[in-house]
Amino acid sequence: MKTLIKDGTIVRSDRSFKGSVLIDGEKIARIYEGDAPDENAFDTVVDASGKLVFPGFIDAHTHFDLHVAGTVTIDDFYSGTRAAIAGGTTTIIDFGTQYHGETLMQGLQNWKEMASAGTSCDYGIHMTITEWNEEVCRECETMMEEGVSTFKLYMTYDTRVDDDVFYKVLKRLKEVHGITGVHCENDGLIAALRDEYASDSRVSKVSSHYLTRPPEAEAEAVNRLLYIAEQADVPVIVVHLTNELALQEIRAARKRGRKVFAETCPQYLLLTDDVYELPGFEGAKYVCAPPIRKRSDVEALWEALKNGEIQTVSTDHCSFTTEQKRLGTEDFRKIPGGVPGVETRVPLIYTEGVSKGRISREDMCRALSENPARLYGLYPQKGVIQEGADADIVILDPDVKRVISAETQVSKSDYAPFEGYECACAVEKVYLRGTLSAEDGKVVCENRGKFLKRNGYGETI
Ligand code: DUC
Ligand code: ZN
Repeated sequence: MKTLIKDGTIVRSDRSFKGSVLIDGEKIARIYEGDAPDENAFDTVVDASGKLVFPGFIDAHTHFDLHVAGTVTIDDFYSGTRAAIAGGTTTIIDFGTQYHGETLMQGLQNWKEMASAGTSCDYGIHMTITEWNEEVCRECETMMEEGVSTFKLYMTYDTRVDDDVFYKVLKRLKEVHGITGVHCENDGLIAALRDEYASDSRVSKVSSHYLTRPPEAEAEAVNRLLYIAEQADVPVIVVHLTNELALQEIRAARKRGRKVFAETCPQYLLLTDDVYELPGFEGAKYVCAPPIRKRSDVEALWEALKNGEIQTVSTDHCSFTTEQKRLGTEDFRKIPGGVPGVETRVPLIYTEGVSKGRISREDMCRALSENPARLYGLYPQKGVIQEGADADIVILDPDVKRVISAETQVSKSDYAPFEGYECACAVEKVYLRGTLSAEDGKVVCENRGKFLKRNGYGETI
């Protein structure tokens, strides 16, 4: 089956050009720069004139089927990957978790079992280490053999590990060529602030959420992580970076010669902490950790994305319903943390970034596709339009405006954090390994996703 995507603007991280892409089966067979070849040679011809043709987007930070604050995210692998593909994301990497008392292998088996409910985009799994012992140390190598080449560590929550474990894990990952992403927030400071706010009427205010998780708590944790990584002499990934203070810690470490990667998310690039002051319980819809910050932080993050200090934009998709959020009406500490995002990342970043001139379309391609593919061991199978790569392709129409609405979204959440927002583009067609899988925000082919075994750190970046 040969499909020609004809006369579009093909976007890569180094340049964009007018051309056509030939898909043969699941792969990109050929790229024609300039004039398209004779149409009769193909089974299907798709006219992409006036459209942008991107490599499939990769979201390296999702939480499907995750247990949080006594409840479970409303999007599981089935609905979460449907939402992903509808929004132009052809690969997600979800955070498998070693719950307490489990081995890493049990954590991985649990996640694969959940994914067996059906996946509509390709997926990888990171492994979150919550307990460290000799067996887990050995299992790091097993994970690498299983294609789980990236890990996650928390500095807060009950999934956190102590600084000594950080050092030991980082040294071990260096031996096996793994790399870890880290949730950076100072747990002790946050715990003390939460006790303070919970002791009076502030306990039932949504705003207590962000006031008890200040930028300083994040910046201190980033600083500590980066000094521990320096001792272990390994690169690390700071996930969901939210503010300038923490960014300065990354800059300082890079000045010392350290290799540090940084990720941010649309909620930190588009929203400000005013959302937590919305009337009633509305602000709970935006409760996530780290929290959404100030306008000056938003601008600092865009600048850092533009100049390459931030490498990737993922979503931290962790969705709940408004009813689940209501678990915290009496006590802000019980609001399940997380926001949906996997479905809307592409049009939001295009609109706020590319159409408003903050970043170029090539920058967008780099941060949402090529860099995640490189960093997470998928390049050049994913992340680039080139011959031999998987035919994961997104056709984006920059002349159509589309309004985000919970009513029309694929995610199972009953609200959309960006409800009513007018996007300056539409994700028109999404191909997963050569098959048209979503069209105009609707899934047209489901459950074709497969598990991706990923390479170790250093092999693709
Ligand atoms: N932050 C959230 O808000 N939810 C899930 C995990 C995380 O780091
Ligand atoms: Zn997360």
